[in-house]
Amino acid sequence: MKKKLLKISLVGRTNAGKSTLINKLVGEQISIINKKINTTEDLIHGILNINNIQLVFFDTPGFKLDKEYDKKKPILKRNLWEGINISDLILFLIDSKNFKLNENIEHLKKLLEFKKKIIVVFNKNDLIDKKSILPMIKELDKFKKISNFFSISAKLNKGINYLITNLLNNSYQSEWLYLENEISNKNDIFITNECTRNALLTVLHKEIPYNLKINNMEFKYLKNGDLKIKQEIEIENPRYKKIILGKNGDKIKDIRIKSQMCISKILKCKTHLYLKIINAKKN
Ligand SMILES: Nc1nc2c(ncn2[C@@H]2O[C@H](COP(=O)(O)OP(=O)(O)OP(=O)(O)O)[C@@H](O)[C@H]2O)c(=O)[nH]1
Ligand SMILES: [Mg+2]
Repeated sequence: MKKKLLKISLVGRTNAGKSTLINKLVGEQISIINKKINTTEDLIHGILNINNIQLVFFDTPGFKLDKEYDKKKPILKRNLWEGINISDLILFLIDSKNFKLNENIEHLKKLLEFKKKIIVVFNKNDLIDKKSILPMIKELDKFKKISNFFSISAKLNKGINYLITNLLNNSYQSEWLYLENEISNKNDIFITNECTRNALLTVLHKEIPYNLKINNMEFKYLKNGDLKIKQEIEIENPRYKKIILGKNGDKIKDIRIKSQMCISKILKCKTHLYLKIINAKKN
């Protein structure tokens, strides 16, 4: 059978559930999820192969970036546009519970400029009365440019199979981008660093976690199969150290335990995580 391919960008407001969906599609946690905004920073590829067809999903940083954040991290916007540019089809994900017509129209207009097929996916349908989706579809269908609408719950894994079937039908004859056994463009070190970033997002408040960098210093499987990881948390402002440590070191302990649990779950092995806070390296 000839090989087929489809490259799909997952686009939508921050918190719409893009990373939750890519993890469900791929069947593994390759992208971190958090209820804080702008969780995803990098462009993460997730791969799903079904028979002769390869679907490659790009998880993008959310639309509607916080202005301050936008200034500090222009890379997010770049990753978002790159994800759309290299895709064949755009999946525009909407949080059905927080449907904002004007904002969605504004985003859709921007997306239409790329002249790619667009599918609209209403996510989080577990939080709403399903009937309320119809009027939302009617509004967006006025564009006459949306090729399909779906209603899903990424979190509860509902409605995703219909979406996959539709995507498979859109695939075209081509060599695959990834090998049969690959599920992401990111390696284990990336995802373990992301676990710590996610723990920092959860435990710390406001802008601090967005200004930190995680460096992997050691990643080693021990003889007994356990994993030993050493990471540095790089701070750009020395006063962050006290905040991250917390009273009697309870914050950093919480961060370490949360990250360690996340790593153990994803890599399916007992993990020993060591964290060190360092000042940003001057170039
Ligand atoms: N109830 C419900 N919650 C969901 C669903 N999908 C995602 N969530 C929650 O929504 C929050 C945001 O999910 P993410 O997957 O991190 O959202 P995102 O679009 O990747 O966000 P950014 O990376 O910030 O752009 C998390 O708390 C998820 O658990 C869903 O179908 N139902
Ligand atoms: Mg995300």
